[in-house]
Amino acid sequence: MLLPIITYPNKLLKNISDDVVLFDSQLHAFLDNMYETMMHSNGIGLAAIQVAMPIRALILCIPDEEGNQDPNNTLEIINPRIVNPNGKTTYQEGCLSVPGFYEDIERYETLTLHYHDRHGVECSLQADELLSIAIQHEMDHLDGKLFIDHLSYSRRKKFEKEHKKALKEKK
Ligand code: QAP
Ligand code: CO
Repeated sequence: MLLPIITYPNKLLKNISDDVVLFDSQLHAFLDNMYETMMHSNGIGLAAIQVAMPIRALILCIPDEEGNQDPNNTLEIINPRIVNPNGKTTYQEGCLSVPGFYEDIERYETLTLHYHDRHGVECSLQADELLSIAIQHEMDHLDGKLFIDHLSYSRRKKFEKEHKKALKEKK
């Protein structure tokens, strides 16, 4: 089932999401719907709050060098915690909740992630490159933060201007 993606400036995106406590069939169905919604919108990552569900769950499907997304590479990440973030890297980020806008954002280069899978099993992974960036982008959503919240004052002004213009053109 496709879920509607909420977009900036919807205030729900500022919600701090709650830990998942029940790893039941309802959660599994919701994660399946998130996956369908992300793929339908050509996304590589989606946090639950982007479909108006304030729980600490996110999914990622990082493309390979050719840009292909293998469904078997999908990560379902619940109640995540970053340990040992290292280095700095910059990437031109976008977001399904801020369609059509992209900006360079600085993130940690590498990190270790502790999280739970859909069954509540404790997992951990080492991330670098795009996976590391995507994890940090999606985890920001769990704390009510968007990538545009990282912009300098002048870049943020540029965004607000472009956003207003895009709204007018949609009418
Ligand atoms: C987050 O972003 C991310 O504006 C996932 O028109 C971004 O899937 C992780 C998208 C950068 C790592 C690096 C955005 C699709 C998708 C748009 C996305 C759009 C259509 C964004
Ligand atoms: Co996003």
